[in-house]
Amino acid sequence: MIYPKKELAQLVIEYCAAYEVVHVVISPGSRNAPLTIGFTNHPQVKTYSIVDERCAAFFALGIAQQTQKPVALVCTSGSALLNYYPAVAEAFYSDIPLIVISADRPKHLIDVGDGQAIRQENVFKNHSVYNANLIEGESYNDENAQQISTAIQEAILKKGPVHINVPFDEPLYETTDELSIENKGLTIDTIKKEQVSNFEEYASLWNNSKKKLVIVGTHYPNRKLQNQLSELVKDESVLVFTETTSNVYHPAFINSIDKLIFPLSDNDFKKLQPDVLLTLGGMIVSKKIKQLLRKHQPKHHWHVDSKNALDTYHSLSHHFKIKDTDFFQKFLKLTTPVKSDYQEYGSILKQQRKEKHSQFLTDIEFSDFKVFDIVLDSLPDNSHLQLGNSSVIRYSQLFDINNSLTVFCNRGTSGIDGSTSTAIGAASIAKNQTIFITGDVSFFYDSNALWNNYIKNNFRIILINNNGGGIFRFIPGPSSTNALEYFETPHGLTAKQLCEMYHFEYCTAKNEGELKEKLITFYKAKNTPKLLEIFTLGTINEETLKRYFNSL
Ligand SMILES: Cc1ncc(C[n+]2csc(CCOP(=O)(O)OP(=O)(O)O)c2C)c(N)n1
Repeated sequence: MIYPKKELAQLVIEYCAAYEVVHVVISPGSRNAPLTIGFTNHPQVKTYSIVDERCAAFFALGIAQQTQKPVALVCTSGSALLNYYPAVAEAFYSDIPLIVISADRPKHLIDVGDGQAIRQENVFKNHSVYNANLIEGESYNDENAQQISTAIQEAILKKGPVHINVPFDEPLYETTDELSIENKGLTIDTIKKEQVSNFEEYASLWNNSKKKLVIVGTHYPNRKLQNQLSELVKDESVLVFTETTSNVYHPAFINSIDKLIFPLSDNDFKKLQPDVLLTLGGMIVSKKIKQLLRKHQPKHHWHVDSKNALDTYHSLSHHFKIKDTDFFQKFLKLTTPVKSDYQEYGSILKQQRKEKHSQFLTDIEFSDFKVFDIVLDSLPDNSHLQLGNSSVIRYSQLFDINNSLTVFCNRGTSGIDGSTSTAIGAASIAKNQTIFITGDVSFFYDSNALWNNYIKNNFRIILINNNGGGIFRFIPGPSSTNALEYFETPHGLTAKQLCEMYHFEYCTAKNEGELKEKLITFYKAKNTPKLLEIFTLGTINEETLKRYFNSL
C-alpha cells in the first residue's frame, strides 16, 4: 500500500474511511498532494478528478443529495477553496452533508508574501455546521484527531457542510508503505431523539380544528412518509399541499399550489386560511403561498424536522424536533377525523383549475409553456429529474408530473451557478436515467460542468433557450425599467459548439412538430450523452404565461 508520509494527511484520510465516506472529489494542486496521494490509493474510496472547484463542489453535492451521505471535497490552497462557496451555501440551506478538506500553508506562511496563500481558516463560518482548523506538525496529535472526528460527525448529524483546513509544510510528495498513525476508529454518536412529551396536547388542538393545512417542502423520496400522508388526508379537515420537489403523491394532494391559489382574492383565500399549519421538508418554491400565509396567518404553525424550524410564514409556534416519519408514527395514532368541508373546497378548486388548464393548452403558440407540457409528458417512467432555476422549476410546478419520477432542484440558495454540475453528480450515482431541464443562462453559466469525465451516456439535457433569463419578463419590475437587457441578458448563444467540444450528441427543436419528433428517440440508449436545445421566443413566452394565469 502507498500512504502519504504526512501523518496529518493519513489522519484525515483514515477518519474519512472510518466514517464510511466513499466518494471523494479532488481538484488539482500541489499543496493537497498528500491528500490526493492518500485518497487515490485508498481501497475503500472512489475518487473523482474535477478541475473547476465550483463544478467539483456542485458535483459532490449532487452525489450527496442522492446518497444522503457525506461526500468529501479536496482542493489546494488559495482561491481554489473559495470556489467551493456557492455549493457550500447550497448544502447549508438544503441540509446536504459535505466535507470540505482544504490544504493550506502552515500559519507562519500566511500574509507574509507567499504565493497562493489566503486566510483559509473559517472561511465558510456563516454557512457551515463545523470548522476544524488543524495544526501543522510532524507527528500524531490528539487535538487534530478530535477535530477531524467531530467535523465528520457534525456533517452527518447536522446534515450540512463542514470545513477541515489542513496545513502542510513541504515536502509534499513523500510516500511510505506503512500507515504510521493509529486509526482510533471512533464511532458516530447516535442522534439524540428529542422526547416530545406533550404530543397529546397538540393532537387535541389538531382534533378540535376544522381547517388543517399540511405543506411539504423539498423532500427526498420517502415511501413511508407518502403512506403516512395518504393516511392523514383521509380526514376531510386536512388539506395537503405539495411541490414538484416534495416527491410525495396522492390524488387528494394539491400538487400545483400556485395554479390553485393564484386566482384567489384575499377574501377567497380566507376560506383556505388554516387553523393549524403543519409543515415539513425543506424550502418552498411558491412565493404566493408565502405571501398569502404571512398575510393570513394560521392560529398555529408547527414545523416537523430533526434539525431546523424556519419561520417561513412568520407564525411559527412549535418545532417538533424529530424526523417527520417518526412524528407521524406517533401523531397519527392520536388523531381523529373531523367533519369539515375544508378538503372538499380544495378539491373543487383543483378540479376547476385542471379543466381550465387543459382548455388553455388546446390553442396556444409554441412557447415555454407548451414546451413544458410536451417535455414533462415525454419523460420515461421512473426517470430521475433535475431542474434548473428559476422559471424551469416554476413552470414545472404548474403541471401534473408523472408519479414515478423523482425530482430535485437546488432550492437552498436558488442559484443558477451549479445546477448542471449537480445534475451530473446526481446522475453519476442515480440508478435510473437522469434528465436535466435547464434555462439557457443557467446552462451557459455552468458550462464547465461538462468538463467532467464521469458523465453517463444515458444522461440527457433539455435546454430551453429563450435567449436570456425568461424569469425577468414575468416578475413585476424589470419590464417597467429602461434596463431590461441588464436583467434578461440576451446573448444569441447556442450550445452547438459546447456539445461538439464535450462530445454530446446535439439536436434542436424550433416548433411543436420538431420537438415531438426529436423526443421520440431522445431518451433511447446511445454511446454518448445527448442535449436537446429548444428555441422559444421571450415575447411569446411572456404573453402566453400571462394569458394562462388570466385564464384560470
Ligand atoms: C448565481 C446566481 N446569479 C444570479 C441569479 C439571479 N437569477 C435568477 S434566475 C436568472 C436567469 C435564469 O435564466 P435561464 O437560466 O435562462 O432560465 P429562464 O428564466 O429563462 O428559465 C438569474 C440571473 C441566481 N439565481 N443565481
